[in-house]
Amino acid sequence: MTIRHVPANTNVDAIQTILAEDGVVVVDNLVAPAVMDQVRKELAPFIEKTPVGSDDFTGRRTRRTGGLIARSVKFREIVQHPLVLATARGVLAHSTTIQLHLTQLIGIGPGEPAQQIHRDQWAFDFFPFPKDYEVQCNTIWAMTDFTEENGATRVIPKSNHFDDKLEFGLADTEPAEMTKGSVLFYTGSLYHGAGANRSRDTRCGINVTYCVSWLRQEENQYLSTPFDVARTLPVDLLKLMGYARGAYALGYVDDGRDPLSVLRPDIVDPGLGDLSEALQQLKKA
Ligand SMILES: O=C(O)CCC(=O)C(=O)O
Ligand SMILES: [Fe+2]
Repeated sequence: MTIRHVPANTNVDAIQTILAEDGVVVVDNLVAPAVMDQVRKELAPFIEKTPVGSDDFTGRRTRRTGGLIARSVKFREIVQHPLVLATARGVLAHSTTIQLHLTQLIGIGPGEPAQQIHRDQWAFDFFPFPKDYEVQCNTIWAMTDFTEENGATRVIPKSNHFDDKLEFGLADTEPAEMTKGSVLFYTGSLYHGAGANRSRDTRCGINVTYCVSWLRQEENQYLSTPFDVARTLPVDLLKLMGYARGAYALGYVDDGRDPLSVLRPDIVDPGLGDLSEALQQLKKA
């Protein structure tokens, strides 16, 4: 079994079909390498100050820098990339609304051993979601080339259909090698983990994940982006971040006020957090 790669002009339906079958797909060269360089440049002061992980799972030679919406203007294009949003919406179509789950630049330093193979949806306290019921659609953007040597993410294609709580060794996995500007899509149920970095340079990728809006976000978007920055962001991005009711009423404020109109009192009728409106506008553009 090998990881399927598709070109950047592949349509959403085809990507979704592969994700349903394999739980993983790489879209090659979705953005120019210069876009990744720009994001990395904007984040450099924050990366420098980020401590390494405190346990084996987060990686003792790995820096995980979050709060990317507040910290990088260019990243705001990445988190809202039309192909990614449309794919996430499609994979999670059984949920009334979806939301951003986390934004994290993962810099794996030389000498870091491989991460334990896991499912990202285990973050939800290991809740046993039904087989083939996805609650997350995830991406890792390559900010450097991803090679087997430098710690490309290791995945097990089709493991989205496996039983839960299984243990795997590296021999069961394969590396998602890809060029800078490419993006790895994988579902919340796919078994995967960061590879060992046996090179002399840091392997850099941005993990951006989306989930159904009835689950708690892993990265607290309300507190990661200061309110004075949030107030300047486009409404669609705010809704994606969670300034919207999930499903019918989740996340309302005091007497039933919508979180978006609390942040932005000028918005009187914010509607639900569904992205379909934003996606339709993108299609028209
Ligand atoms: O950085 C990677 O390649 C994957 C990291 C990962 O899977 C995680 O931290 O959950
Ligand atoms: Fe993971």
